[in-house]
Amino acid sequence: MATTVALSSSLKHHLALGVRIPQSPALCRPNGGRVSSFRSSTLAMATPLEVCVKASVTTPNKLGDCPFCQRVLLTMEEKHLPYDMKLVDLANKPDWFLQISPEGKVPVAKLDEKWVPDSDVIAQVLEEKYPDPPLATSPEKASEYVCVITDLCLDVINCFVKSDVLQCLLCGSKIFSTFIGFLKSKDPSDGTEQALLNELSSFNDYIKENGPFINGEKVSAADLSLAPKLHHLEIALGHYKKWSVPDTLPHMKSYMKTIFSMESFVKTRASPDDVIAGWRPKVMG
Ligand SMILES: N[C@@H](CCC(=O)N[C@@H](CS)C(=O)NCC(=O)O)C(=O)O
Repeated sequence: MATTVALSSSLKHHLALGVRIPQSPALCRPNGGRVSSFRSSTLAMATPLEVCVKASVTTPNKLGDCPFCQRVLLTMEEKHLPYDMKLVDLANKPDWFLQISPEGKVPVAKLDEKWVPDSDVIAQVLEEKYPDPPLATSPEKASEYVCVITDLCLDVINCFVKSDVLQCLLCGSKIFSTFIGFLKSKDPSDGTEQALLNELSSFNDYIKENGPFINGEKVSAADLSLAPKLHHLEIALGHYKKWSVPDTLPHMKSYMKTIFSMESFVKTRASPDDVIAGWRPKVMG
């Protein structure tokens, strides 16, 4: 598995050395947009971190269905960092947001007075700036499994709502991309369901041996990246395909149950209506 090895070492490098933060856009003080306040119970810092996230398309003043945004919020929650969410209507992006995020993407977080895009970068910076509690996945685990599910894959898939890329180019496993393939499929015999089942089965076996979380006993950044996508998988396939993870994958199911019931997850998850609405254009083609 040359690709996996290469990717794992790249991830180890990523985890060990941190990331090169892209040139931040010009500092900008947004004066528009709705601001919704979420504060974690333990205040580890005085000033809440500002973070731009996708707004709900179904309910005013609510968080929307972007899994990358949820990943960032989960990271802040697990690190007990207070934050202020700026809800951005992605269908009608305000000027202040486009100044902060020229690509027009969420999440974007203000860290050290700079607006930083990309959930992967934000999570890494948060890990460096606020190392306690640590969320980094151990290199051993990274080399075993993390390569198949983290943002190294997701970066390639990029925004799954818009992108047509269904194949992760970086590694062999494809939970997220096979989910999208099955979701979009119109032909029940095209093998997309089986492809997804194969990926879920690998994860099931991994968690059986290493769980309850990817890193073992404690939740880590890899779980916080994967969980929002599994939430989408559960809701979208349940709604559009009347499909659910089979009982033959009990460790997969218990992993989802465990992570979906975490306080931080419940607090930051997208509503089923938003997830369903978000996937509709993909499903309808
Ligand atoms: N790789 C980025 C992906 C971010 C992304 O694609 N976000 C989507 C929402 S899920 C977005 O902002 N899309 C812009 C749009 O829909 O106009 C990350 O991890 O933050």
